[in-house]
Amino acid sequence: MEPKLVNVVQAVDNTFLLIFGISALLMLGITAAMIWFVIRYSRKRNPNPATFHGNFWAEVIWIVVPTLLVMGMFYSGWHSYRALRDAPEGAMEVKVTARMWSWDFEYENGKHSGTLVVPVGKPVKLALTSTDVLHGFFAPAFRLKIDTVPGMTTYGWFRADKPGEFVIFCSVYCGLQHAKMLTSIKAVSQEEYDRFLAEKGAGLGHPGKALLDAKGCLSCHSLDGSASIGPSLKDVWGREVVLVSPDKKEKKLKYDAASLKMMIMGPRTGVVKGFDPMMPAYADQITPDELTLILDFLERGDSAADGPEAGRAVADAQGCLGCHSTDGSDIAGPSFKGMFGKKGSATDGAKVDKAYVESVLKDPSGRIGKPSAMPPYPGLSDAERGVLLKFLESLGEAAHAAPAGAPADMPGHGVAAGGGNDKQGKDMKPHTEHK
Ligand code: HEC
Ligand code: HEC
Ligand SMILES: [Cu+2]
Repeated sequence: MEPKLVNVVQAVDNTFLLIFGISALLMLGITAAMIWFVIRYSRKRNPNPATFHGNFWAEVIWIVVPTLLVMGMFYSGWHSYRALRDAPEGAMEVKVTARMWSWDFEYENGKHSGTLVVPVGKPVKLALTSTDVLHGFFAPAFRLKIDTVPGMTTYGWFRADKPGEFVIFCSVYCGLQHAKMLTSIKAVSQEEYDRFLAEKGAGLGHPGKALLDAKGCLSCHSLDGSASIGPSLKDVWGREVVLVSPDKKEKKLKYDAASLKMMIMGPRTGVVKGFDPMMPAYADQITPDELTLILDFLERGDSAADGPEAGRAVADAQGCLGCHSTDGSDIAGPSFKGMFGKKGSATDGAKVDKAYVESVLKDPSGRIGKPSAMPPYPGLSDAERGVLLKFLESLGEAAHAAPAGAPADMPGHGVAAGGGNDKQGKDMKPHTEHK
């Protein structure tokens, strides 16, 4: 396709190997020469020191040879630097925003996500920036390490030549949760990528739905009612099915939380009649919290898209959960748990209510009354602000008396569409308010 497209990985590796090779040869050569000189010119063999005055050819050689070596390294480095800098024409552009302490990726159609999803074989140009401090976009698999600088855009590009998941680190020490500023590049087929792009923004989808996608369920189960490899998951909650057990006995079953859990996590008591037993075992691939979100989506569908759980997804995608826990523990900011309805951090002692949260989001330092570590969020849409508020409300003081099963009782993890913060959520303690 692109005639003079140099693969960055190749170019960088070649330069590295060239410099490494030259260095290794020089080290061996110099060490060998040194040992040889120590023996050959030892005092025992040469009791009378000799004096030398200049040698034209020796001087020519030690000027010309190192110059050529250095020029060679420079040329190779220049060549691969250009490969790194010049994104091929027709590359798709993704805007990368780093913030404490997660990543946001924005695609050409305005969709956001917390993991970078790209089609295999297509060059991807990254335009990177940061909303707060210096971070570094580091994707070792693609030999990319690009600083992200607030107020400035930096560039880079890569092409994934095979499908897979490749880790992204932050390479600049940027504070408390720096080590957890992890996410990944997911290289998928063009069709899968198109499907991903067409889906509703990661911000407002149900996080359980995003999980179905992330865990690969949607490659076998549709959400629109059509059967594929497996039955459609549309309206599966409450559906009556016939399960065929291993000894060919048939048993009727009506799906509820327990039986769906059994079907997804096992141990299975049977296989849905009319289908092959193709479904992988998920027991150790889905955490209990993830299952809660999946079941919530299966039960309530996208109607929950404007509820608290969607707010959790927004909080995750916007990076709030990097600073605010949902389990009562303080990270950089106060925990969301119990925040709503309580006295806030503002110097005027105001209670945290709808208006307060809205003004904090617009101008944290201004509303709090002293310089705050929290960045302003002027770009949130009304819908996003709306669900964020519901989410905070659901975790607020009053909500803690809510009956089990209410959203406030969802385990306090940052598991959501964003992806970037999943890892961050893992070692926050789940909150143990279940009755
Ligand atoms: C490789 C294909 C495949 C994948 C991936 C897969 N499933 Fe399945 N699933 C099936 C098949 C086939 C059946 C029906 C046969 C059976 O019961 O095993 C099924 C049955 C089910 C059922 C029972 C549905 C019904 O209508 O009776 C549920 C619920 C389910 N899967 C959920 C999931 C979830 C959640 C995931 C992802 C975590 C998932 N599946 C991933 C193939 C798959
Ligand atoms: C870089 C860390 C950081 C991020 C990211 C962040 N916050 Fe904050 N937030 C803070 C800190 C710190 C405070 C406490 C105010 C202070 O003392 O400066 C705070 C205060 C708040 C308050 C007021 C609570 C109170 O006690 O007065 C709300 C509400 C809030 N944040 C919501 C959010 C939401 C929603 C997001 C995401 C859209 C978010 N924050 C993102 C650090 C952060
Ligand atoms: Cu960072």
